[in-house]
This record gives sequence, structure tokens and C-alpha cells, in this order.
Amino acid sequence: MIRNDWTLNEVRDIYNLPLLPLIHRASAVHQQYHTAGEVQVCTLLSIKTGGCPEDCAYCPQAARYHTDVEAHKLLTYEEVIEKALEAKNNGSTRFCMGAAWRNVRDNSDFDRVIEMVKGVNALGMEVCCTLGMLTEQQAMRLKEAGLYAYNHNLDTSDTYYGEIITTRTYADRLETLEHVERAGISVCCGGIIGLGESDEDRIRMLHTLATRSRHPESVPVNALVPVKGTPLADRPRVRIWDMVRMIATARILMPKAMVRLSAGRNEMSYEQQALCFLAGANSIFAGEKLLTTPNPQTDSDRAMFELLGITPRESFKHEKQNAPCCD
Ligand code: SAM
Ligand code: DTB
Ligand code: SF4
Repeated sequence: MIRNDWTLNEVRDIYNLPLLPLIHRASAVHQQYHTAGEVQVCTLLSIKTGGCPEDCAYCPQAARYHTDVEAHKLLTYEEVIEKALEAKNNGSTRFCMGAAWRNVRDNSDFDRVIEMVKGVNALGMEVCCTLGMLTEQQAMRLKEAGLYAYNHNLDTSDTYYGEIITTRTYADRLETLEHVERAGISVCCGGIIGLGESDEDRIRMLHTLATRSRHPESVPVNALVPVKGTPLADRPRVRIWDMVRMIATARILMPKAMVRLSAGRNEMSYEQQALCFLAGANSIFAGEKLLTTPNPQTDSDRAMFELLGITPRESFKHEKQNAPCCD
């Protein structure tokens, strides 16, 4: 049963279960709602890199921190389509374009992004964007162009948020999510662990996600990738057990969501990733780079899939399953 009325205490009780019983429970939910062993492969592309005016403490693309990320203006349509085709040929069924913007503006850059969305959609891939804050009208334009999903993370709890970002509020984020939902675009919304937050912050964030009137279709769980020059450069690495606990709790609370094992995979062994898949993760980002930080090599991921008996998930599976009739 899909529930949107989880209490904070219920979320806390699940999150605090002993680890193995937690994984068992999550795995049972996973098998009920998904095909075990099936993982969606997605590719990210930074279409506009660096120079962002925001102050997100984790982010190598914020202009105010001095990181090694080189700023780059918006890529051309041709560059993006070439990358999308390459991703498709490597087995990705979802292509996510990220821009280091505070918000979308109605200018020629946005016109170009609209064309990119049309082009990637025409390749038969689920097309996703993450471009910062968005008005309802802009969301509608993206939807008309064929945008399938929009990524906009809560990142952390409402209470810890102010320690990480001061240039926009939690309410701003929730408003963008509403605009995306109203335009009929699928919501991709999750967070990061390892920012210095407490267990209670993680519980609060999961509670906020799981009590939305519609659960996000996609929930990325990121482990902080500490980047030199950012305020969080010296944060200790996230423990695998924390990642597994987050994934398992998200799976139990939001059974139908795609739970994405996102940033942080480059530092994980196959064994650690296998635990994440057992706990309910059913998607990864492939390709040698996330947006600006390293990700496992394509060959290494291929070997992992073979070793673990993972099959890649087809695109638009939700739609195909919910179609009124099927042949
Ligand atoms: N500028 C847009 C925004 O903030 O919505 C889109 C791009 S932004 C880089 C997308 C997401 O990447 C962030 O919300 C954050 O969750 C994640 N992210 C950024 N830097 C990260 C890092 N160093 N480690 C883990 N996740 C990170
Ligand atoms: C998400 O939650 N994780 C992805 C995607 N959404 C856009 C991004 C991770 C970025 C990690 C840092 C970097 O490579 O710049
Ligand atoms: Fe800018 Fe997005 Fe990075 Fe924040 S996370 S600094 S909004 S690119």
C-alpha cells in the first residue's frame, strides 16, 4: 500500500531498525513493486558548468568557492545530442541535463535548452533537466517540448538547510516542485548525506518526501563528494552503512519510486553497491563523470552488472505498465 501519511515517529522507527532487518524489509518491498535485479542506467551531462551565483556549501560549481572546475557557457545543440546518442549507445535510457543556474530565465539559452529537450526526446530516451528554480510557465514550456522529468533536490532537512544554503529557501524549493508537478512533469527529488547533518535531519528529509501528496517518481540519494575549495571539502567520507540505511528507508516509505544510487559511487566497491541494490536502489548514473566529479568507468560498471546478474531497465517502463491496454 502506498502511504502519504507517514508520521515522523514511524519514519524514525523504520530508519532506526537494526540494519539487516531493515534491508530485509526494504528488499521485500522492492520485490513486490519492482523486478529484482533490474537497474535503470542514466547519464548526466553538465550543459552549463560553473559560475553559479548560489552558495550551496557542497557545490564545486558555485562561483564564490575557488575550485578546479572550469566555467563553461551553455553547450550547443549538436554537442548535447552527440552526448545523448553516445549515452544511448552505451545502454542509458534516461539522459539528464544539468545547468549551474540559480533559476531559469526566459532568454535564448532557455530557447536552446527547449530544443535540446526536443532532440533528446526524439531519441526515445527519458529526458530530464536540472536547471534550478523554475516558474510554472517555464515548466509548461519544458513539458510541451517533451521533458519527462525535472530534478530539484531538497538536499537536506528544513532545519539543517540554512547551514548549507543561504541564497534561497526551502520554501523556494518546494515551490519549484509544485510548478513541476502542476505542469505534469515527473518529479525527481532527493538529497545528499554527509553534509554534517544528524540522523534526525535525514529522517525529517525522508518524511518530507514521503508525505508529499504524490511521492516523487524518482529519489536520488547522493553521498557528498567533498571537493577542494568548497566549505565541505574536509567532511569525512559517508559510511556505506548510512547510505544503505537511507536507501532502505526511502524504498520502504516510497515503494514505487526509482531510488537512485547517485553521487559517491566512485568510492564504493562492488560489494558496497550490491548492498545498496539489495536495500532497494534501482538506478545508477553511468559515464565517467557525474556533472563535474568522477564516476566509475563504463567497463567497470558493465563488469559489475555481469557479476551481480543485473539487467538494465528499459525506458518509460512506468508508462508502459500503466497503459490502459497492452499487447
Ligand atoms: N543548479 C541546479 C540546482 O541546484 O538545482 C542543478 C544542478 S545541482 C549540481 C544538482 C544537485 O547535485 C544538487 O541539488 C545536489 O543535490 C547535487 N550535488 C551537487 N554537488 C554535489 C556534491 N559535491 N556531492 C553530492 N551531490 C552534489
Ligand atoms: C542528483 O541528485 N545527483 C546528480 C543529479 N541529481 C543532477 C548530480 C550529482 C552531482 C555531483 C557533483 C558533481 O559531479 O558536480
Ligand atoms: Fe548552483 Fe546548483 Fe551548485 Fe547550488 S547546487 S551552487 S544552485 S549549481
